[in-house]
This record gives sequence, C-alpha cells and structure tokens, in this order.
Amino acid sequence: MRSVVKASVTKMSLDAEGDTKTHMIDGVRQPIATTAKHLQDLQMFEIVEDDVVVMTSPKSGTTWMQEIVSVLMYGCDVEKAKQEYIEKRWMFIDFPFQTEGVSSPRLIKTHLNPQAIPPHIKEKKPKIIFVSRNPKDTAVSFFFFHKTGKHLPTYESWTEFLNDFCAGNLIRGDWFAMNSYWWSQRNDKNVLFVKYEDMKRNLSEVVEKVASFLGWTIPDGKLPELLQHCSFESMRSNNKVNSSEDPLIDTDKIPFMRKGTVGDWKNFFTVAQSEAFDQIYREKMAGTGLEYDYEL
Ligand code: PPS
Repeated sequence: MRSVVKASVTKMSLDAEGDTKTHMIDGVRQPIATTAKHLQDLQMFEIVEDDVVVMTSPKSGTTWMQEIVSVLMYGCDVEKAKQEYIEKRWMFIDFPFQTEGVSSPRLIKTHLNPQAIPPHIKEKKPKIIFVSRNPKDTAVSFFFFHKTGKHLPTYESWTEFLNDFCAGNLIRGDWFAMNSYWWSQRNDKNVLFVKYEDMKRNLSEVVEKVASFLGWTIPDGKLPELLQHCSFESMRSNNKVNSSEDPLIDTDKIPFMRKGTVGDWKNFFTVAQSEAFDQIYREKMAGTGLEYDYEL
C-alpha cells in the first residue's frame, strides 16, 4: 500500500496498542459497540420492500439526505420533522437498534460495507439512496469527526489519519471499495446514487429526483420550505439534527455541521498528499468511471 507521505509513516495508529475504541470484524474496523454478535444478527434482519435505506461512507452527507427524506415523508411538513430527534426517526442498523413501534415506511441508515448489510436487502430490493462525496472532503470531515466522537480514537496527526483512510483502516472499512461497489449498482431500479457535490450545486433538483425515486409527491408550493429547512445554516442550528443531543459527540468542540462545503480539503492536504492521493484514486478506482468535483 502506498503511503501518502512515505517518509513520515511508520505505523497505522489504529493498530497501535491502546486503541480500545475499535476492533476488527471480518477484516473491517468497527466501533466497539458494533459487535460481532450484532453483525451476525443483522444477517437475519428482515427487510421489507417499502423500507427506505440511506447508505453512505461516513461523512458523505448522510444526515443531510436523512433530513430530506424525513421531510419528504412528512409531506414537507418541516414542523413535524422538528419535533423528533433524527436518530429516533431513523433506525441506525450499524449498532443494536429497536424495531418495536417503528411505523412504515421504515427509514434505515447504514455505513456498513456491502458484505455486512442484511442479505435480505438484495432480495427485497427496498429503495436505497447511496450518497457519495469526493473522498478528499470526506477524509477531512472524518478527521474532525474523530476529534469529537467519544466512541472514536483521536488522531493528532492528519497525515496518519489520511494514511489510514487510504488503507481502508478506519471504522466502516474501505471508502474505495464501498463507493465503487454502489456506483456499480447505480443502474438498479431500486438504487439512487447521489453525489454530495450535486446537492451543493442544485439541491432542489436532487430533492425532486429523490421524491420521484421514492414515488412521493412534493405538495404544491412546499419545496422552498424543505430547501430552507435543509440548508446548512438551518440544519446547523437545529438541535434535532446537529448531534448536540448525542451524548457520544462533543459538538461544543467542533460542530457536527462543521463547514458543509466542497473544497475544504485544500486547507489540509499538502500538494504532495493531494498528488499521492490522486494516484491512489486512479489505481483503486480504475475502470469504474466514478469521478467527483473537488471544487465548485
Ligand atoms: S455521519 O456522521 O457519517 O452521519 O456524517 P454525515 O452526515 O454523513 O456528514 C457530515 C458532513 O455533512 C455536512 N452537512 C451538510 N453540508 C451541506 N449542507 C447541509 N445541509 C449539511 N448537513 C450536513 C456536514 O457539515 C459534514 O461535513 P463537513 O465537511 O465536516 O462540514
């Protein structure tokens, strides 16, 4: 595996002794609360056709898409969405979760790698929205999330973190494998592949695409309310979505809605890191045709 900055890398920090916050299961790093038993149980979890699944690699715009889907499900009644904490509206299946009392359609969120998701998903073909973000901004966002997530190891060094990102050594596994897999599934009728950069560029177009994919209508004149409610500033100050109510995340340090931009990576990657990353990307994603905007 090529290191992003070869000279400075001696080890992957998550392999260091003393990391008590993560563990490897079937070759994929997971937070401790994602147990082997839970992943085994998940293999038996029954999916139904009208489930809606938002699937992502961490820090790709999951929460943004969750809120859009939630509001669409409520017929664009944003007040309804403001009443309940997002994690109560969604089943986050990567950790043990409750199914009792969940009404249909069930909203499901996951960052799990394709091998770990319930196999039933492939048979039942629920609606899957896969959100993908350019990996440089994703890596930066994930780096800062490691500083606030109490369930995650802290990285002092950005370089070390970036090396672990490139090596697929972070929780939820390899970004390249996950995103190229779902890209290869994008023409399935039950899969919608959405890019974060397209959401930034033209949110209303993406929202209309999502609504039509889900077969849900946007009531006349209601789209502007949804767009306003799902804007970065509005979500940043909305305690039901900004993780300020999540005991595992210290949002006083760094807000969950941190920057919400395309191109913040330029503030962290050195030129050498960026060039090395581009080379790794070309090697790992060769032949996929998956490309991103790195600035807008
Ligand atoms: S998680 O923890 O994996 O569920 O995180 P996730 O929600 O996937 O990603 C968090 C990043 O998404 C940004 N975000 C937004 N950007 C633009 N507009 C809106 N409304 C929005 N909501 C969330 C959030 O700011 C995180 O990105 P960074 O770059 O860290 O700011």
